[in-house]
Amino acid sequence: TEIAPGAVHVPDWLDVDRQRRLLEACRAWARPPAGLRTVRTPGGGAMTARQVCLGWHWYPYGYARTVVDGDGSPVKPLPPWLAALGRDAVHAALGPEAATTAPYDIALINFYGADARMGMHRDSDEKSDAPVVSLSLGDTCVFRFGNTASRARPYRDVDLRSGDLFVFGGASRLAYHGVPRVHAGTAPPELGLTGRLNVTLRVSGFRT
Ligand code: MD5
Ligand code: FE
Repeated sequence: TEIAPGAVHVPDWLDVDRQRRLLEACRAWARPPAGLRTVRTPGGGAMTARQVCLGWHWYPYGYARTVVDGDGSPVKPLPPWLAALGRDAVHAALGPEAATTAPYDIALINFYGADARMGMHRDSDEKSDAPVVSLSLGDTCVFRFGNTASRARPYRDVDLRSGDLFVFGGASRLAYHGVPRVHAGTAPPELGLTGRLNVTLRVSGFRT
């Protein structure tokens, strides 16, 4: 379903078996060193979703190769199978032409408890304009897809469920977006996850 130009929602893209395997990988990445951390914003606040990064470490608002705002460890590598999943996701959502970008080299994984939120923001710290790939696991959330001009209306609210794919390319790459709420207890029971997890795959456009 195209939500806006370049913004495509593919419900149920990952079957439960693939969801389970992705979840297991996320659990391993969340462990120290360079594991799950609370992201502190420059204004002194803390994000309610906790995060772990692969490939490049995101710190508000930039990228580094080490956990500059945490234990100082080198960021974990992004495995080739995950980069391939990013390319396959773009292919599925936007077609073969869109899937010819530079390799996906950043994963930002956000863990949302029942009370976690993500305020309206834009993702503009990457140098590449390649589409952002979003994979959801666990509890259903309300995803708010806005406009490129401001955090305010108009926006559209879309439920993202476990296994859903969302790809943000073209004119939607720099749209404001956020997660105003998570519906606790809605995860598929066979997954064994309390809360919500979102994997975003990005192309940095940085020199290595
Ligand atoms: C999430 N994560 O559900 C979302 C999914 C983040 C973040 O927002 O920055 O980690 S990715 C949503 C996204 C990415 C790039 C562009 C747009 C949405 N968009 O144009 O709406 O944890
Ligand atoms: Fe974002």
